[in-house]
Amino acid sequence: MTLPQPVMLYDTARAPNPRRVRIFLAEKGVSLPTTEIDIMAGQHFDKAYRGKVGSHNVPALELDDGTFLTETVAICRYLEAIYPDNNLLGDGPLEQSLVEMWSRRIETHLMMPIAFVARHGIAGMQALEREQCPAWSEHNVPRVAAGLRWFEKCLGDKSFIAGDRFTLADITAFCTLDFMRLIRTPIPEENLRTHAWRARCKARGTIVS
Ligand SMILES: N[C@@H](CCC(=O)N[C@@H](CS)C(=O)NCC(=O)O)C(=O)O
Repeated sequence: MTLPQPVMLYDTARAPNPRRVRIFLAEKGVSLPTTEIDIMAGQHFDKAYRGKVGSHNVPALELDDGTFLTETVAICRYLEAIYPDNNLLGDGPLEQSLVEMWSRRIETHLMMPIAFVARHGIAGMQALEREQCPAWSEHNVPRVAAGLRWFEKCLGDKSFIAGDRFTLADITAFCTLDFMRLIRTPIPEENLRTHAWRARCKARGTIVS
């Protein structure tokens, strides 16, 4: 069976979820035609984008049968099926579940609190979060700190967050931690495992911006 092929990736520079797909593709050694959507200018709210994609979020992947996929993990799952070399979503049911578990935990324990601090606390982010709630931003500051401690502990003696090899869960974590630049929060110096893990990821040469 021939699967519908990707024809266009709708992308946004500097945003963490589209970056997850860019790194996933770099790991696969695949380059796709790309359309840049300027979310700070509200292009994703345009009827033209929402109408065809069915969502106002980026990234989105257009297939040659007219299907549009959104949701980063759903897009990566399809890309993994089309480009199976260098498996990133797990080999077999147990590893697949572990990769998904860690990726989702990182989204909930770290990516969401970081996003809340940024979207409700930075004036410029009103372009995305029209009704900002500064108290919600402040409420999430200690959650980010707790998330960083949690990640350091979870790494333990593992080379990568889901086990002994690099997977989508590491991509999720890397993009999430880099996203902290927006809220001017560095990874604490004492989080030695996180720093060593980050260096291992960077050494792969696929961590595109
Ligand atoms: N759950 C979605 C989230 C996608 C998402 O939130 N993308 C951000 C960029 S990182 C976006 O589209 N922001 C526009 C907005 O919030 O208005 C995914 O995993 O792809």
